[in-house]
Amino acid sequence: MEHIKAQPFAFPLKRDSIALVVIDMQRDFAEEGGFGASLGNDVSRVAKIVPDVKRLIDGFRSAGLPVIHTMECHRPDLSDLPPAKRDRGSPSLRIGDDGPMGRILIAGEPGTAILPELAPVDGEVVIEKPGKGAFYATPLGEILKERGIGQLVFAGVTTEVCVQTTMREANDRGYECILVEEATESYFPEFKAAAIEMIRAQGAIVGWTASLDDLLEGLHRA
Ligand code: TIU
Repeated sequence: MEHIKAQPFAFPLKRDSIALVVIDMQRDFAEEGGFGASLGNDVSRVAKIVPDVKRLIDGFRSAGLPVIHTMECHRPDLSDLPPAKRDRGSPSLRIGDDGPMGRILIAGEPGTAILPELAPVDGEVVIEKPGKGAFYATPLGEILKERGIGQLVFAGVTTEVCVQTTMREANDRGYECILVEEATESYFPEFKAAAIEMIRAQGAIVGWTASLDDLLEGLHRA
């Protein structure tokens, strides 16, 4: 078996059962006028990782391995948006409100789309999720089971919110998880660093972490 150089120790790569999950690389989190900016965040931090996320996606595509995309979004009638989520953030621009890129975080609106550089291609699974975790209220678990996937490589935003939540959900469901450090970002550098430490602490309590080069090199060898 091939191993990927990772922390806290090498990741045992099972080529036949691995998939990439790219979390929420949407305009709403990376561009001015979207949800991330409405919460008062510096969204340029997210825009900066796009080339590294693209390299990772390209590595999976050229190896013929599955790429799964998630999008955080809600139904236009907001029936899947609990008040506990809607009432957070700036009262001037909440989820469902009209913003410069359409209604904030609503399925089908321009601002909710995945960034064009990272857009899914034909045949790739796209999961629309109303929560932070990608398993909650989505068909992701069944799709992974049908395809015999047992290992998940993670990228996307934000590290300590939707990425970490999904990794914890995946870990509880029995998946081996590895996070690619340059392909994830937070609006708070200290939270990214802390999330990475938390994930791999205590002997990979949630999962492994690896550099982009080491991940791609391991995939290439396998
Ligand atoms: N605000 C924040 O850091 N994240 C989110 O609201 N969603 C995701 O992480 N996708």
